[in-house]
Amino acid sequence: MTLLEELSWRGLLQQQTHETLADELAKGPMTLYCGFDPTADSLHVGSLVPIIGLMHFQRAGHKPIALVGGGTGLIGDPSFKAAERSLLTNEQVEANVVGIRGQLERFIDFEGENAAVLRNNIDWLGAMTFIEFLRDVGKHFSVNVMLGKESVRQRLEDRDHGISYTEFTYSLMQAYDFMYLNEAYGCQLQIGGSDQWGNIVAGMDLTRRVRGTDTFGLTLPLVTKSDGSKFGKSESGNIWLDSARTSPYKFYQFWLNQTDADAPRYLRYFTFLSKDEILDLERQLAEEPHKRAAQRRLAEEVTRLVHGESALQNALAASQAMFGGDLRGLDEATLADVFSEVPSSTLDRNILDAGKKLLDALVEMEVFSSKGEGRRLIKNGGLYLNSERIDGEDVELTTDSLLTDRLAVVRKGKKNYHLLRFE
Ligand code: 383
Repeated sequence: MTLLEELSWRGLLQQQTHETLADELAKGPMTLYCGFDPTADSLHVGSLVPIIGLMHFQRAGHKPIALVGGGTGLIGDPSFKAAERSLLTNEQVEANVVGIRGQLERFIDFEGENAAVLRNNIDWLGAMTFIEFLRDVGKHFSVNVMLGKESVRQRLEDRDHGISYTEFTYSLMQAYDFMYLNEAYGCQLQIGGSDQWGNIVAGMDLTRRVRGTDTFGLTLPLVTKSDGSKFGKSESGNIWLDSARTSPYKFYQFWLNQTDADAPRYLRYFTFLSKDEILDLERQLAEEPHKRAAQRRLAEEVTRLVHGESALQNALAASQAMFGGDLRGLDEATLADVFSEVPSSTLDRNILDAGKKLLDALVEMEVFSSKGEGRRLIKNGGLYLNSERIDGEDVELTTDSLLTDRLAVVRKGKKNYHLLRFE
């Protein structure tokens, strides 16, 4: 299978500027690039599709350039954005560049014959004067053509959410990048999400006019969900690639919770599993949907790709714990994370030596509505502390009741958890 055939069966090929791209790729290694603006200090799952796109090209022997938009990030891409954005400060953009650069470095390989390159466009955009920009770049663009671009149409029609001269100029900066990389690295192809089509074509036009060279563009799909809601968000917000913003456990759960309707498509987009493996998982999903084999494999593959093997193993152990598995061995941070959405109470640490009965404490914290309810549950063998069954109503709270330094977990019945924090 050729690279484009591979991208195509995976559903990763949205649009190509030339049907001849396949022939060009077959001739030998091509240099390509994709850009990421530092609008936050972390990328999120939406950026994974183009990152995986770069990885597919590199695996096929081509040379990827990952571009961080330290210059363009100071302006803000208006493509398909409903409203003008507020400007970030130089300091914010610089800090965000550091975060994003570190993340991009994890996905592509900077060694070997087709080693990847990482560049920041502030290096050349920041050096250009206003007069140079207007003479050398702006003169090649027709405002009449720019006004016809689909990506800014909404902003031109709606006077209340208009577009500033600043954002309107964004696409010329991205166009200049393509020309710059074409000259500096022989870069012949730019890839991006389908929202980037207009910017990619602008760069091809500029490169042809100024350098007389033909270049190519390819877009990947923007990820959608079959129920129409926005991909990449959970109840608590965006799913980030930074483990300090979205823990590997939450990240794993995000993928595990994808619907049967979406999982097959996401296996194609977000994993490097072969066609046979994916078709097999799809068959399992159709025959035994309750086993969620497709979602499990999806969650496993993407968590490993983004966070590595040991974080994946942690996330798996944490997920099992939540479903009645053993809680011992989980560290405090993981435990707090796994149980972040269950009710919790904070208790004074001193009661751990005071001969306080667990039953009384739980009534006081309203885990039980009455002592009678608690007694009945204990009698029926339905109360657990740290995965161990409580076998009598006289059990006292002691330092042995702690699971970690400060936490203990109470379970009523099969899956009603309550977290105890001792401060
Ligand atoms: C900047 C300078 C370039 C080439 C590209 C850029 C960034 C581009 C942009 N991209 C989005 C972003 O950074 O705004 N103008 O948030 C997103 N990308 C990728 C992909 C996507 C796009 O980072 O479709 C989703 O992730 O292209 O929205 O010379």
